[in-house]
Amino acid sequence: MNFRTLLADQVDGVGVITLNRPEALNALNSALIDDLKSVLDHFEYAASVGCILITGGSKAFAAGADVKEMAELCYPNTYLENYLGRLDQVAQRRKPIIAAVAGHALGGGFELALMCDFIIAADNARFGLPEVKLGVIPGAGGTQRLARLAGRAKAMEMTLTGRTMDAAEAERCGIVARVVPLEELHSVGLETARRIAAQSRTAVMMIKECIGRVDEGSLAEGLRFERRIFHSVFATPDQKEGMRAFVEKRPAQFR
Ligand code: DAK
Repeated sequence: MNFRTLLADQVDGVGVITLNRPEALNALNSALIDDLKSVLDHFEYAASVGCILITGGSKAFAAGADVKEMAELCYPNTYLENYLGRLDQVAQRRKPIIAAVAGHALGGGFELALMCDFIIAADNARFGLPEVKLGVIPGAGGTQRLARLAGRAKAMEMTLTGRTMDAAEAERCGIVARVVPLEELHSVGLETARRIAAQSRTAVMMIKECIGRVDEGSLAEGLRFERRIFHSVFATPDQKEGMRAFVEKRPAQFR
C-alpha cells in the first residue's frame, strides 16, 4: 500500500500506521485524513489484522490540524464540505486501535490519539489542545473526550489556556495507559498490539463495544449541541436570505 502522507505495514496480525509528514510535524491535512481513512478501511476488513497501532515520529505524533491549510477557510464552506469530518471515523472502528505517542500531540493530533482505544506515551510526549490560541475551538471531540477522561476541571484549564501537559501528568489524570522510555515506544506498542491480536477476535471486539457504551451521550448533551449549531447558522448568508424572503413573501434564492 502506497500513501502520500503515511506508511502502512502489517506485522504479526497488527496493522501499523505511521504518520509521515515530518516536515510539518505530521500536521493533519486533508490528504492525510483521506489516507488514514483508506488504510483503516483496509485493516478493518483484513481478516489477518486483529489490532491497529497508530504512531508518528519521535518529535511529533501530530502537531494538530494543518494550520496552513486551514488559515484561509471560511464558514459556511467548512460546514458544507464537512471539513476534516472524516477524522471522526477513527472513533467508529470496530477493531481495537492503540495510539503510540512520542513528542507533540496537539490539537487535532491529540484528538486523533483520544479517538483511539488507549494511548501509550513516550516519556517525551506532550499533549495539549492549543486551539484557543488560534481563536478557534477543538473540532474533533477534544472538549468531550478530554473532559470524560481527565475530568471537567482539567479539561477546562487545558482548553481555556491552551497549555500542554507532559506524559507523567497525562498518566496521572488517566489520559494515557502507560508511559515508556522513548526508545521503547515502538517495541512496547507493537508487543501490546500483538497480544491483543492474538486473543479471541470476537471477545476483543465485544469488549471494545461494551467499553464504548460508557461514552454514549445523553439527550441533554444532544440538545445542547443542536442549540449551539443552531446559533451558528446565523453566521450564514442563507439564514438571512431565507428569513428575509419569508418576510417579503417571495421564494428564497440560496447561493
Ligand atoms: N500546521 C501546519 N504546519 C505546522 C503545524 C501545524 N499544526 N505544526 C507545525 N508545523 C510546521 C511549522 O510551520 C514548521 O514548518 P516550516 O516553517 O519549517 O515550513 C514545521 O512544522 C516545524 O515546526 P516548528 O518550526 O514550529 O517546530 P518547533 O519545534 O519550533 O515547535 C510546535 C513545535 C509543535 C510547538 C509548533 O510547531 C506549534 O506550535 N505548532 C502548532 C500547534 C497548534 O497550534 N496545533 C493546533 C492546530 S488547530 C476538526 C478536526 C481537527 C481540528 C479542527 C477541526 N474537524 C473534524 C472539524 C484541529 C484543529 C487544530 O489542530
